[in-house]
Amino acid sequence: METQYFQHKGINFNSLLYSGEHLNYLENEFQVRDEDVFNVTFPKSGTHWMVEILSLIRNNGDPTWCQNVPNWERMPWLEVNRDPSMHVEEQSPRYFCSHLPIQLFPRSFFSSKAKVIYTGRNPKDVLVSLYHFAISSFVLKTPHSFDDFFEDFIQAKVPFGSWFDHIKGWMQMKDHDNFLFITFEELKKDHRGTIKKICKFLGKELSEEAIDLVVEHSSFKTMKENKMSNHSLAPEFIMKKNSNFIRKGICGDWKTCLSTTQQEYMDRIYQEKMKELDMKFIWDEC
Ligand code: PPS
Repeated sequence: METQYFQHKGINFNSLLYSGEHLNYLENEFQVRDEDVFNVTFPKSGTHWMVEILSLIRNNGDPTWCQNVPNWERMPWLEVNRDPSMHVEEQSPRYFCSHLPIQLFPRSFFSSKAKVIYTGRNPKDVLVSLYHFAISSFVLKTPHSFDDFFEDFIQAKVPFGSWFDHIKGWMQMKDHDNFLFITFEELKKDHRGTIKKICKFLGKELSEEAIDLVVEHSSFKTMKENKMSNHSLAPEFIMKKNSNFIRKGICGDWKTCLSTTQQEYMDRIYQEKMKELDMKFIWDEC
């Protein structure tokens, strides 16, 4: 099966899962509710880790929902093609995942009190993780080589476009009360503390015991073993057999995957593209 992309407003999308019609509907007609919570990321930045954390927080640490319902049903993808009435009938609070860049996000969000949690990750690790995902799924075109894929990533030819534009776009929201910026690196460094920060943002008060359960059931090991979280139940037109969705879950995998030339090239592009954003990120230090 050959993966095909189409372009929507200059950005590549997989033809199997998305359509211009649905993307237009979301942008212009979809009605965001004040109680909605959106888990927004550029691909491979920790979306499913956040799904697990939010699922557990929502249930005060009780893992039953995570152990019995696949993650894509617990927190549906906003932009994946489906009958729009499904979301209209859903009860509040609704939780959604989204990789959409800010300019394609539902317009109704910007006049609502709905919350966005945006998780960022070192783009070099995103690139490496996305390369492995491209090999093991039908969501991306199969790369000819790592070097080709590296170029596609830099030139924004991968689905959802440019990592740089994505984060720069969403950082326009950084001072809004209904926006929380988290990083994959922060979650790795202080899993528990970051979970508490998310609870505070959501206005959820959890006991220390409940927080312990959230930490335990959103750990890499537990998620890797949980069929409802590790994508082993994903349809075969999406994931190839025996693929490794919860792969390494580390920071700095890029150090062994990118050549010195690629590292230097990426650093140059990063400096150039991010200079207009007056922000320092956790990955700038490592
Ligand atoms: S997707 O397909 O874009 O939605 O992928 P996404 O969920 O954003 O990112 C997948 C990467 O997140 C890692 N992951 C974790 N790391 C640490 N701890 C936990 N609990 C965890 N859950 C998921 C996953 O392994 C992917 O990263 P890589 O670097 O490929 O291992």
